[in-house]
Amino acid sequence: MTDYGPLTLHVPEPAVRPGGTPDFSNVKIPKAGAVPRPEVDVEPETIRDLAFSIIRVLNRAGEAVGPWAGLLSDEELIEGMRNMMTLRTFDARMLIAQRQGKTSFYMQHLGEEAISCAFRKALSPGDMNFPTYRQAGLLIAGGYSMVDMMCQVYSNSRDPLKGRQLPVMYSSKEHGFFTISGNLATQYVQAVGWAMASAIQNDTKIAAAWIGDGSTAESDFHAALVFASTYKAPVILNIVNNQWAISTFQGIARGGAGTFAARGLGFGIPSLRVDGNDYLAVYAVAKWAAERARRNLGPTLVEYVTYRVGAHSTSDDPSAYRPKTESDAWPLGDPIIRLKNHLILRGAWSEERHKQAEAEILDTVIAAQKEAESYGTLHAGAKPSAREMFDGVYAEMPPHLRRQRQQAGV
Ligand SMILES: Cc1ncc(C[n+]2csc(CCOP(=O)(O)OP(=O)(O)O)c2C)c(N)n1
Ligand SMILES: [Mg+2]
Repeated sequence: MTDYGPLTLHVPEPAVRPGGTPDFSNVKIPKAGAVPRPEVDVEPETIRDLAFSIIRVLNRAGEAVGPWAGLLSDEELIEGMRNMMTLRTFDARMLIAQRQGKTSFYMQHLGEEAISCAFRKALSPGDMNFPTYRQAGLLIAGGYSMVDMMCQVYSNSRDPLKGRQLPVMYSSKEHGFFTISGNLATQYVQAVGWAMASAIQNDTKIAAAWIGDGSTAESDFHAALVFASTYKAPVILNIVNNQWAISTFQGIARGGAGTFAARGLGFGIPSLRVDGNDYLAVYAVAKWAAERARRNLGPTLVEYVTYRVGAHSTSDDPSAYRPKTESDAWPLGDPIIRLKNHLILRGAWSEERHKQAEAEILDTVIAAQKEAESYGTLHAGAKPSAREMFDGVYAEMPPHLRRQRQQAGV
C-alpha cells in the first residue's frame, strides 16, 4: 500500500512584499523587433509562440525596429503623444478634484496610457468597445468632450448620465464606448454577443472586449471565449495585464497558464502578447487584430503587458501590499517618455516642444475643468434633477413609478 502524505493547497505568492526589493525577473522581455509578424490569415496553431513572447517595436535607444514597425507617420505619432499627455493631465486634475471633495471617486491610467490611446486608432466609426474603467483613452483619443467626461465625474447638472453611474463609468454610443459596468468581465460576453449580432446582420462593424488580468478569473471571460471561438465572432479580446488586481498580484488569476495570452490557445484563438507601454507596438497589434476581424477571420486575443503605476482607485493605498519603488523598477518604462524619445530621434519633436505641449494641454484641461465645475460638483452648485431619476428605464412609465414620483413631489 502506498503511504500518501496530507494534501496541501498551492497559493501563489508575489515575489516581494512592501519593504522588499522589487523583482521583475519573472517578466521575460525579448528584444524589440524580435517577434515575427505573421499574415493575418495565418493558421492559429502555427503562431502559438506569440502567446509567450512580447511584441515590441521601440528599443532602448528609442528606435522603431522589426516587422511590426513603420505604420505611423510623424503627425500620427505626435497626435498619439498629445492624446496620452492629455489623458495623463486629465487624470492628475481629477485626482486632485477627488481629494478636494469635488467627486467621491476616481480611477487613473498612470503608466497604461498607450493601450487605450493607440488601440482607438485601429478602430473605425461604428465599431464598439466594451471597456472597463481604465480605458478612458478610447474617449480622449476619439475626440469625446472632456467637459462631458468631467461632468460625469462630478455627477453635476450636465452629467450625460444624470448622476446614475459611479464617477468614471462613462458611456457614449456615438464614440463606440459602451456603458461601463462595474460588474467586471460582463464586458466580454457582451462584446462577443454584439460582434455575433454584427455578423448575423451581415454588417461590417467589429467589437472590442476589455478586461483586466484579475478579472480573467471570472467565468464570463471563459464563456465568452467559447462563443467567440465557435462562431468566429468579429471581436478583439483585450486583456490588460497591469500586474495587479487591487492588492492581488497577477499570479493568482494567471495560475499555471504561464501567460494570460495562453488562455486563448485552448480555444484555438490566435493569441498575442504585446508591450503595453509601446505606443507603436500596441497600434500595430491592434491593427492586425482588427484586420482579422474585418476580414471575417474571427477573434484575436491580445495581452497587453503593462504596469499599474498609480493606486487601483482613490480608495486604495498600494503601499500596503507592494514595494513603494516597484513602478520605478518596471522594465518596460513609461509610455510617454518612450514615445517622446522616439519622436526626438526621428527629428519630429524636442524637449522644448514637449514642454510647450505640456503647458498647452494643461491649459486646455483646466479650461474644460472650469467649464465643468460651472455646472456643479459633488457637493456644490447644480445637480441632476431628482425628477430625471424616474426617466429612461421604461418606454412608458409604469403606475408604481408615477406614484413614487408624485410622492417625491418632483
Ligand atoms: C464581478 C466583480 N467582482 C469583483 C469586483 C470588485 N473589483 C473591482 S476592481 C477589481 C480588481 C480588478 O483587477 P483587474 O481585472 O486586474 O483590473 P485593473 O483594476 O487592474 O485594471 C475588483 C476585484 C467587481 N467590480 N466585479
Ligand atoms: Mg490588473
